Amino acid sequence: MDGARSTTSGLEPGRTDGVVTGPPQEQPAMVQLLTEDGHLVPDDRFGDFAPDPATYPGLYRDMFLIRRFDQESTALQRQGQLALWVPLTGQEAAQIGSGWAMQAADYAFPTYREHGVALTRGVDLPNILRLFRGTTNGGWDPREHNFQLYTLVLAAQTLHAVGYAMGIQRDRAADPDAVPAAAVAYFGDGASSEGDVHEAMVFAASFNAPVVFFCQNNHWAISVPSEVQTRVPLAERAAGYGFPGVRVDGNDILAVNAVTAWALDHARRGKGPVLIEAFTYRMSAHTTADDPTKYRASAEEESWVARDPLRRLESHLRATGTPDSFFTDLEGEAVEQAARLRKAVLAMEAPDLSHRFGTAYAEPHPLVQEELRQWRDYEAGFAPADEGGK
Ligand SMILES: Cc1ncc(C[n+]2csc(CCOP(=O)(O)OP(=O)(O)O)c2C)c(N)n1
Repeated sequence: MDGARSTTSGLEPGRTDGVVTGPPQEQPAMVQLLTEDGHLVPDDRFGDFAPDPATYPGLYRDMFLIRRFDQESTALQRQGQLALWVPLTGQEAAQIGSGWAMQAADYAFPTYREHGVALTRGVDLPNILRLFRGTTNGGWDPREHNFQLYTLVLAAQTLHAVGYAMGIQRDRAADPDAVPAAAVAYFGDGASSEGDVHEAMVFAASFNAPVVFFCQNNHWAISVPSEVQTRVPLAERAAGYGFPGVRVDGNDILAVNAVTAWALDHARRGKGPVLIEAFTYRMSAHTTADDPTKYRASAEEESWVARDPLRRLESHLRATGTPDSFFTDLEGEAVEQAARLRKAVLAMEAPDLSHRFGTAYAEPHPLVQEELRQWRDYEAGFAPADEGGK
């Protein structure tokens, strides 16, 4: 295998002409507790927050089930049952590890890719697909799970998280017996370039708000590589705002869990915000509407296969005596989960797209009315000829 694909643009894959100049970034050390081949490594700073080994099978189970959910959802989209799907494969450790660190009173503000976090917050997985089938704008009650609805407007949720965290602060000032809690704002390396993130961090710092900024640096914002978004490692930006920033190996679930637990503890104790950069990789497409072979090299993708978050915890579990039956039972559970998911999606009502036109503006708008007319004509084209179809 030659390891590199040609691109339609003729540019070197992963580069936008003229944007990246100068020497490559110097990469800071990442927090790691589990090596790529599954060995534990000690860490003085975050070791005290490391998860109990008794939880490792549960952490692995959630990563395994959410990857299978991702695969099944991709298949459902390909079969025309979902309008779009946003894969998370490769980011299971970042999401399950951080989700497990949260307590019931904490509140997560996701993007559109946080299916793993949704699982840890108790969202019934088929409900996530309601949004992607177009049957609803939500899918769950955020207050029931302390898990906000998916936000597709990049970075908007970072401001919501800070506002919520400031609310926690005020509630606790009014009632010292209130349960300590923090907000977690999820966002990507691409979203880190949005002004909203800057405003969110300024406010969080100024008010010492109990919020953890959890950036999944999955290396790509659709076709834009992360080195174009930033000339310094993202975690180092926190210093400019005056709060701690930590880069963690985002494919090491033990390290992600420990660093997030530490950051949440820091925030809940009133010590202010933390930025976590989970250094990970989007192993699949940006969405089912994207083709990553157009902009990135296959050698790069292959280099991340060796760092697969599931594989390294599996190696550790097998090496420490976890029986084969654990893995075969999990396989059975995943098959059952897939069947349940498929059944639930096929039973969901068909989306009423005309509703979309009626909710764009509070009052009817001539442009939207014209688009509605065009859409109805288009739909009529599919009707049988004896019912007026063309
Ligand atoms: C405000 C805004 N601008 C642009 C977009 C279009 N858009 C959707 S996803 C995306 C890339 C986001 O990349 P990143 O933040 O790294 O997250 P990832 O999708 O890789 O998880 C863009 C530009 C959008 N949804 N919202």
